[in-house]
Amino acid sequence: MHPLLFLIKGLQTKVISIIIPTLNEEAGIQQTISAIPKEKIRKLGHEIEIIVIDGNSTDLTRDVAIQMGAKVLDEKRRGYGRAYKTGLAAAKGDIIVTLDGDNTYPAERIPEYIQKLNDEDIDFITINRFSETEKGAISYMHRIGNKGLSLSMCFLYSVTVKDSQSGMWIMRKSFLDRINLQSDDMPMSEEIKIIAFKFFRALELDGKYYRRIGTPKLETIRHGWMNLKYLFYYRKLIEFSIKSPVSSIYQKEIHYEN
Ligand SMILES: Nc1nc2c(ncn2[C@@H]2O[C@H](COP(=O)(O)OP(=O)(O)O)[C@@H](O)[C@H]2O)c(=O)[nH]1
Ligand SMILES: [Mg+2]
Repeated sequence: MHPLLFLIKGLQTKVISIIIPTLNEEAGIQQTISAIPKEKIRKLGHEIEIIVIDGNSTDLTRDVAIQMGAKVLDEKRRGYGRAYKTGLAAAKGDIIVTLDGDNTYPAERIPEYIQKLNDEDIDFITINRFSETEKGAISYMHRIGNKGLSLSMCFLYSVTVKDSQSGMWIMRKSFLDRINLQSDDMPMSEEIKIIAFKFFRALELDGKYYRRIGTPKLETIRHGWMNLKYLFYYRKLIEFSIKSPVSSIYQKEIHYEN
């Protein structure tokens, strides 16, 4: 690309979409949205859209989210991955950030993560919650389960991350446009990391894990087992993970048209 065109492209306002899946998060959604440092993101030259993908909550999640200025989309079909597929398809942003609706992720650090994505031309960043955990934020069972899943991911795919189940990602729309996400449930979190770290420019950065507000939707044993089985099963699906022009999953280098 011509250097001048590159400069003009860099100066254009980029939209940041912040996507939050919710299922009965009335207690946490307000704090989740107010923790997003909107002014700082705007000062970086970005517009912001906040999209809440609600899974038919029976509490006031939707009303609170609307009051907080978010756009609320309904996805009545169950599943964390299903909610993300709908939310990501609706996002207008060039850069997409994901958060849970329970105020557990360090939303205050979004500007620095966006800067890193831009400065180092990264496609996908995932945030390691274990680098700093608030007291009571994570149980021993979860910590051990997550470690086991992260080790399995390393063993099966040679992808090394410290927190394979983190749901805070900062990524480019151009990355999402090139991939096929297949899981409709919790395993989508490990799936997106496998694709990003195997085939794209990806980083895991330190974050923080705050104590959850509201009731967890993740059931330790059921979802732990589901996530482990999916890691094995996904070996058959990985060949469908990337859309053309990448013809072979074994092609490590992704070529970008500029
Ligand atoms: N729309 C939608 N959101 C969901 C569903 N299951 C979980 N969530 C949301 O996804 C986020 C992650 O779930 P959470 O219980 O916090 O899992 P954990 O952070 O892994 O313990 C939360 O904001 C949930 O409300 C679902 O079936 N549909
Ligand atoms: Mg959570």
